[in-house]
Amino acid sequence: MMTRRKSTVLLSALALGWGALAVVGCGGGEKGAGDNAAAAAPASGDNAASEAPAAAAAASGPTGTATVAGAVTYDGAVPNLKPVSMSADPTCASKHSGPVPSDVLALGANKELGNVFVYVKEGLPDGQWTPPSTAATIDQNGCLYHPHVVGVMVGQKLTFLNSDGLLHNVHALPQVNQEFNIAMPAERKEAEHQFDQAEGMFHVKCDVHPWMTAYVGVLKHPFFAVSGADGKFSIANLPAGTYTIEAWHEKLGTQEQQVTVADGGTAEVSFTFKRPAA
Ligand SMILES: [Cu+2]
Repeated sequence: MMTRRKSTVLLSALALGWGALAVVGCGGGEKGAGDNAAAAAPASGDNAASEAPAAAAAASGPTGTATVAGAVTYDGAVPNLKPVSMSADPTCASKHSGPVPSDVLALGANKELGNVFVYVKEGLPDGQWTPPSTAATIDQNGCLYHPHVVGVMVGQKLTFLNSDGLLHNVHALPQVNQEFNIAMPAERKEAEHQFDQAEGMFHVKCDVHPWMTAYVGVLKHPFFAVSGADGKFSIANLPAGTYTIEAWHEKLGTQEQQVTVADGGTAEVSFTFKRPAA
């Protein structure tokens, strides 16, 4: 822990220099460095951006005032997913008053698709972003993970809560980072973990309750979001630029789109996931 703290401080110090470096050193790359816009902060929308305690605002790599936002929808017949059966653990079952819907496909009334991880895959200027001091959180509640899909930055704390007050374990199966398995007995309310390296979405499961599944992605930058129950997502505080945005769904695969966004602007990107052929 001590060494990690030290390295975080060191990174912060290095990162302070990156703003200037990004403008000077990366002049040949993306046009319109976001750092200028961040310093000038002229328009109305900037107040919110500069005060928001969001991940991007806490980061010290290149940021800006551009936003990529949109919605994710599902196209196709809605599969008849079986409710989660918790009969193997009556304590879990007793935490629900009725059938527990599957969390594999989070669909709204108009096929809005939640739990899609959306992030900037390519196009960011070089930089070193400091993770936010606030932890990302996954709660074990009702013998399900809340939220089901989570993004964290390299070095950011990911806290696992045990609101259930019963035995779980958190078994993460990354490929690049170290696998880990944390026992969460009834009296253990909290555990935390940090990841050393960026890595795409990987599985987190509970060996006690095989239906419990979450997905975690680790990024070196703060430009990611998870679509909400309304299918919407927003990635703010981006430097102006042209980006490849990827959207990932656990069953429906990935999609990419290119988008160009200017300082102070919002570029709309929408994704439609079709049900794969059976
Ligand atoms: Cu469990």
